[in-house]
Amino acid sequence: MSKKVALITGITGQDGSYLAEFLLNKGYEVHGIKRRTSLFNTKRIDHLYKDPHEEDVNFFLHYGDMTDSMNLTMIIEEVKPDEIYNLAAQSHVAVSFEEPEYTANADGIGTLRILEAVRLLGLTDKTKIYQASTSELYGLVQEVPQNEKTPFYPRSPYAVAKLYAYWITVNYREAYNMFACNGILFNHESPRRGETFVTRKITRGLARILLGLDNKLYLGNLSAKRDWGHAKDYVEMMWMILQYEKPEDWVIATGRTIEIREFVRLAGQYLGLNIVFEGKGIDEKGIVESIDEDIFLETLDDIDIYNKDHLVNYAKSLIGKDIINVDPKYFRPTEVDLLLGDATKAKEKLGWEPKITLEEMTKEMVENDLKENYQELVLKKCGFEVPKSCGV
Ligand code: NDP
Ligand code: GDR
Repeated sequence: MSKKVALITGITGQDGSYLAEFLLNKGYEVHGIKRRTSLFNTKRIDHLYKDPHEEDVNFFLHYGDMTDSMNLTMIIEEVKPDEIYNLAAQSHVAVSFEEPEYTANADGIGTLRILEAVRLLGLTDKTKIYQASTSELYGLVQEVPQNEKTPFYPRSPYAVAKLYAYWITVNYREAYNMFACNGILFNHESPRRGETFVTRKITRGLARILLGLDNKLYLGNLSAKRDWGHAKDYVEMMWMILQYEKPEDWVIATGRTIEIREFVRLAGQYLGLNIVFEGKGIDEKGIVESIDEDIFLETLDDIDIYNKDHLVNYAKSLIGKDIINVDPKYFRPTEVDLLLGDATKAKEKLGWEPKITLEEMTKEMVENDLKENYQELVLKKCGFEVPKSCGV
């Protein structure tokens, strides 16, 4: 039997990288679209790359952009995929307020470009399409928990662009009988999450504070609630959605929601940091109340760090300090206060259950960030200059 061929837009992103791994393990030939950038942007997928001159290469990259119809059409014509996973997007909600037009173009019209290319190339009977829809569509709370029937009320240029993408996917399914599906995925995170999304910002920020690389972490709205799952679990669902007998739309979520400040406390716990919150609004602070030396040592053991005593002593010096502060610059003009998903349909019809708990995921993220940032500490100790990133 010939190999199935998948095309992933957004392959260099968090989900694209996990999905590529998943499909390669299933024996697919995987093609991905990456953008031209002035520096390498393939860190998350470098381990999958094989020199194209070798034998048995199943992983191919193409330059492309969601804003370029001709380019997308040419790639789809060349690859003739059995499945397209449309994951590419300007995916940062806060940034979408600063780049609304580009976000609409890439996230909204970009989806139309994929659907139109498949239609114009006469591939509607061959190519199945997965559209990366989002819980941000629910926006202003209408009902909780949110399921496939909950009305949408988008609250950002990002969510409005994704609303267009959602409906154009439904419309092409109904108008042209295409196998096109929306996965309405709630937030999902991992050690590969972009550093400016709140979970990763927190795990990375706390790790850097404990290593003495930073003094404080500035956050925005601490009261928002999110239903957080693990990206690895969620990409499996993307595939299952396209294997279902007919094209439908699906909510994927864990059914548990917590506040941002709860996530801070949870991440702190694995670092042995007991963080308490005091004050209100922009004066709210997260203060280190105490250090649990044993827990911190256990985490350090798991990641093989050698000057542990020094790090534990430094951690003790943080007791009483406010390491979390609020900076209103991270507030959004319109916020999504509460997301809590009801994935009953996916559980019943696809037999799906998330495997990785929030606690396991948080621990994995914290350990990863301690390890990654520890390298910076070692370089500094050896006298090397490490420039501070202006991206976070
Ligand atoms: P990331 O931001 O990690 O990845 C986005 C990907 O899209 C990157 O590969 C990026 O390339 C690429 N991209 C951005 N703009 C363009 C463009 N104009 N042309 C081509 N490629 C582009 O997002 P995630 O992996 O977290 O999310 C994947 C998809 O799922 C997105 O569409 C997102 O909106 C959606 N989603 C995500 C959820 C989540 O919680 N993670 C929840 C629900 C939906 P580069 O690496 O060069 O920046
Ligand atoms: P979100 O994720 O907007 O839900 O979109 P993000 O992690 O950016 O924000 C979650 C919540 O945390 C609050 N917050 C902060 N957010 C960021 N980024 N930085 C901060 O300093 C900060 N402080 C508080 C936010 O206000 C918000 O309420 C993600 C993206 O992956 C989308 O692409 C995807 O569609 C949705 O999840 C589901």
